[in-house]
Amino acid sequence: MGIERIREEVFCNEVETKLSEAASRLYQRDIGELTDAQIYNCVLQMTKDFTQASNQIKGDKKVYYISAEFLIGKLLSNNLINLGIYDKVREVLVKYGRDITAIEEVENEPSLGNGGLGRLAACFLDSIATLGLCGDGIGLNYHFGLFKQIFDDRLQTAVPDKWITERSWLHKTDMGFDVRFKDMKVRSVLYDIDVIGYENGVNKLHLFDIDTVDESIVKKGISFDKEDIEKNLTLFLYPDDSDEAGNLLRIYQQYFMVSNAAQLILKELHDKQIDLHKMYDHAVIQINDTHPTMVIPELIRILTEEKAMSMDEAIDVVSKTCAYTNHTILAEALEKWPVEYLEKVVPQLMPIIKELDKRVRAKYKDEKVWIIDKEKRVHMAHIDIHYGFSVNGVAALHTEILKETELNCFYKLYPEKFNNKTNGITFRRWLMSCDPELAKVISECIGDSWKKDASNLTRLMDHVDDSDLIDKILAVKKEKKQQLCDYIKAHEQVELDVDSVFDIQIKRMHEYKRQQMNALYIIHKYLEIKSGKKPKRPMTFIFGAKAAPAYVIAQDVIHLLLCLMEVINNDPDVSDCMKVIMVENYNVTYAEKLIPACDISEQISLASKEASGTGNMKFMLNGAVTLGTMDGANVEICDLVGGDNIYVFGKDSDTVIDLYAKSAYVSKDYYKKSKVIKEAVDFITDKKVLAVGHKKNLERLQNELLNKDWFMTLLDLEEYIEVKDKAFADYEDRSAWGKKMLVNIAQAGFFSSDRTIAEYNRDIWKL
Ligand code: 26V
Repeated sequence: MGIERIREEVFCNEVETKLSEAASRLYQRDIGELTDAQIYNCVLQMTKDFTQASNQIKGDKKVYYISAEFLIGKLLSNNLINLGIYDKVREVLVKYGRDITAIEEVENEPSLGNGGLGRLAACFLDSIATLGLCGDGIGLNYHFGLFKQIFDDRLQTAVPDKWITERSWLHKTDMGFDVRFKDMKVRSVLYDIDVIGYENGVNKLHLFDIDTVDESIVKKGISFDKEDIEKNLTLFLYPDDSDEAGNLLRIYQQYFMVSNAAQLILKELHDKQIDLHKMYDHAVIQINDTHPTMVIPELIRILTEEKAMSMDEAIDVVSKTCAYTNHTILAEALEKWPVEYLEKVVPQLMPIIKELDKRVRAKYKDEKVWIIDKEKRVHMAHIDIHYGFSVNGVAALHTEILKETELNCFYKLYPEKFNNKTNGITFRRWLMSCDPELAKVISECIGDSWKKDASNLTRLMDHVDDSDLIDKILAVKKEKKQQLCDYIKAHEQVELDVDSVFDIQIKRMHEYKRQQMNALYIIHKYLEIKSGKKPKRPMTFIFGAKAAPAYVIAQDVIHLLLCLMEVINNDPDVSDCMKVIMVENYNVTYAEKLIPACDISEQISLASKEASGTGNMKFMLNGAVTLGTMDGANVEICDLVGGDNIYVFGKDSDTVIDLYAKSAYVSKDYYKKSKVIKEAVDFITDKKVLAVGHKKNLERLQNELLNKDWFMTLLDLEEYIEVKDKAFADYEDRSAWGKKMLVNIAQAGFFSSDRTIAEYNRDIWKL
């Protein structure tokens, strides 16, 4: 027996011993006698023990990644992979006749995020630890997270997502801080989750909470008394902000997060006996969008009030410590808090914010760069840009738009602060864990080195004409499609055809992402089939999306999709040719099942509006071909794979920005000009749809498309239809399609978050 094999076996025995120990400690039973849930708890316990024994990453300088969201997904399999014991655990369980995938199902997915920004934060934590960098995440421990989506009467309803169970990855620490608001003081409690790097050390995700939160105040759906802060502070992520109380609650949450962050950071610096005048040599704070912006005035406040620093010094030190990432140019997402609201919640910050504003006004006459505007609103991003040392966008195009358009007046003041960091994804979760079958085929061809250095995936380019490899990749795709069919049948009671083309759009529901354009394509196909024009191969259109509860039109688009699902799947004339499915409660866990099974990846945002997208990268890595606009990171995907391996359509960002500037887009014109567009839009209120849907919602949506269409759906619809048809036609040449898949996989290495984090470290953090 070789030394490696012996070591493997010893390790296997150790895993088995540890598991048996956990089984007898927790349940006084043998592994074989336990339920799946009990085995899950044993594996959880064992993993925590292994993690305890691993090394905490240390460093002279540390990054603190503050974020309102950390969409971390289930942790069991990823932690096992990163500890290098996944296969061992699986083998041990097999010995007892158990299947690790059934055990993985037991875990609840932490509901700590909303979309791309939160998932990015999770990928970044994985990469920071994997690269051995010293860095922790700081956020909040929302008891009910975002919300759980339920479809009822073809409408979305929101209910609390009670994800925290008695045994979980959360570790309650004995650390806590006092956080003072205008009218009260709360005491925080800190929960930690270990962040395990891939074959490397361990960092932490710090989640703050308070003990007085009362889950029982949530009544119908997700409604609760918004004014009872001690009971509601960490109940939900992004509580409804359609009234003043909701806005104030968000400010309470943000300040609670950053005050804890500031105190934690200062405590760690104090423990290391760091002179706070040199704090920037030992700490860097990455501000993830504007939700944590108040950390800047809060730190300045503490340094001046409690650490005897002068205002000049404090501003200087903090400005050298904080860096800001912008994740969107959508106006409604750029936070502006009324002074009046801040006065009501955190009056102690207002003198500081006013001082920061005063200094800006003294230097710059252009009102556009002031912090407090004429309407007495505080522009949070402006604080970050003036009083941080770095401003980055999240894809090349996005950063260009920030520099040239959205933040141009700031770019002129501080060109040296602006930089681009194209987003990335962790390949541990988004390939090794969700598609081990594909990972194996890749490794058989080019070896394992891509797992540590994703750029090595380009070695696959030497094999793009290898028909055996292409056959293997096509076979894996079919296997993953079959797995998805089985899952969807069990969870949604819909039967899908594994040999149909799987066209998938999964992301938050938002008009700029244009799920409604995809719906219009589906209607168009439906009408074609009804008129006798059948496609060569059946098509399956899959959606997954949550809509913000207060976002009316987004709810209407969900309603339309659910109605189309009903009409089309039950129409015997068409249901053999096409199916539509919208999965319920789309989340990270669902994404891990959908993405490996995808043929065509829908990335169809209105050019200039999607800052980057990260789903686009996950699909590409798993061998889907992108159908997309020249937006966000799609532009970089296109550069990497070349025009033959992506389907591009639509007006470019310059054209779109120009249309907005001149208010020159009139959706009715497009409706009147094109028969195809007219038929599709009209069908939204066809009697077939009205028979299964609600007139009010369907008419409202149709009216929006005809009279407003702020995100220009009809502008790109005809070209979308044309290019999408071409993609479906090309799919029939299976080996040519397989080659496209392979090129996409081979070129995906650039989008590893390890690369992104290495760049953050090289240019911003300098750890
Ligand atoms: C803003 C707001 C403002 C008001 C209420 C709720 C709310 C929730 C989230 C946000 C920030 C949205 C920013 C965001 O998620 N951006 C996404 O970031 C991804 C990671 O960089 C990027 O890939 C997506 O393109 C971008 O939309």
